[in-house]
Amino acid sequence: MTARVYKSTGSWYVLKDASGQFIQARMKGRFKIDGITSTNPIAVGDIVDIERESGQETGWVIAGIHDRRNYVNRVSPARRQRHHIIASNLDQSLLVATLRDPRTSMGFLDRFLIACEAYHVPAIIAINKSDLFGETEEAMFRHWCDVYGPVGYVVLRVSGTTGEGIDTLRGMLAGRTTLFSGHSGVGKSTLINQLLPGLELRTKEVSDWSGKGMHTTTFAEMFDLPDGGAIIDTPGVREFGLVDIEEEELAHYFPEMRVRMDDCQFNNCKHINEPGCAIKQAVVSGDISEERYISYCTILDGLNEE
Ligand SMILES: Nc1nc2c(ncn2[C@@H]2O[C@H](COP(=O)(O)OP(=O)(O)OP(=O)(O)O)[C@@H](O)[C@H]2O)c(=O)[nH]1
Ligand SMILES: [Mg+2]
Ligand SMILES: [Zn+2]
Repeated sequence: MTARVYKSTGSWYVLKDASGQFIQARMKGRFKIDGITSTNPIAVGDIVDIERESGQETGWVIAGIHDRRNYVNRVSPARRQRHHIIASNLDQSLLVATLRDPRTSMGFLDRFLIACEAYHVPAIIAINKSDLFGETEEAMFRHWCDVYGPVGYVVLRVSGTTGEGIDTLRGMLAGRTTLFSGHSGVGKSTLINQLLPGLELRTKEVSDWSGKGMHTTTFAEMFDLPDGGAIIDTPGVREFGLVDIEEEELAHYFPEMRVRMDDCQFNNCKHINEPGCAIKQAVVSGDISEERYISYCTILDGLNEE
């Protein structure tokens, strides 16, 4: 029998079986998956084969995992060279960002977008806590729309507190499996509670909110949407590791560079010092945002250390 993983704690799993029933399972004995070097062999979103625990009428074990259509990784904090799969078989990924309390940087957003491009998962940007916007945040919000809109990303303005933008967001999630990610404290769980009233996920009390360090959500978990599709809540991430990316590939993951790089004079152009570079020309003419280009240079510089 096959089932889909809804929650993984690392030692036991919540699955939904083919009849729509939720069941708990553990992993079969010394079960290892060929070729996968992740620290968590089974991730939320995986389709798995299950069987009865040997000699028992109750209790399920996971006996095999189906090929993943795609997945999203992060660097395992303890061992940087190992992958930690956050979730698999996704239709899209939503970055919940905030302009204050806490502030998400454009550099972080760019790394998230690159990871999505590399994993072939369409990305949406939702800027939460719009109820806290003052003049500075309003200007920053317009700037983010100006930078990311023309590249082709949707930038939503939402509030988990007032409900602003929730209907638009709900429309974008319908019928799809969407991963919610972002720093701790940006309001991922709060937004999911708005989208799925009655769920009551644990969120941080405003009074304990110190601005850093603490994670409220500790394990990724998937929730079905009433009209089809699902949302995956995840613990906050501090950074997105770009583990599998080669220097020569990086520009492909910037859509505005990808469409122009064929016009560079050299086909191995890294868009830094080469003559006849179409990318640098587009930065000068304002067709590529200077901030995105700086992100490209910074990330390119850091790739060797990933
Ligand atoms: N003012 C305001 N506060 C919000 C909004 N959304 C969430 N919050 C508050 O932000 C804090 C963090 O919200 P959570 O939903 O727990 O954040 P999270 O992203 O799930 O955090 P982790 O689970 O740690 O990754 C809570 O105190 C929320 O009440 C919003 O739109 N406006
Ligand atoms: Mg949370
Ligand atoms: Zn170039």
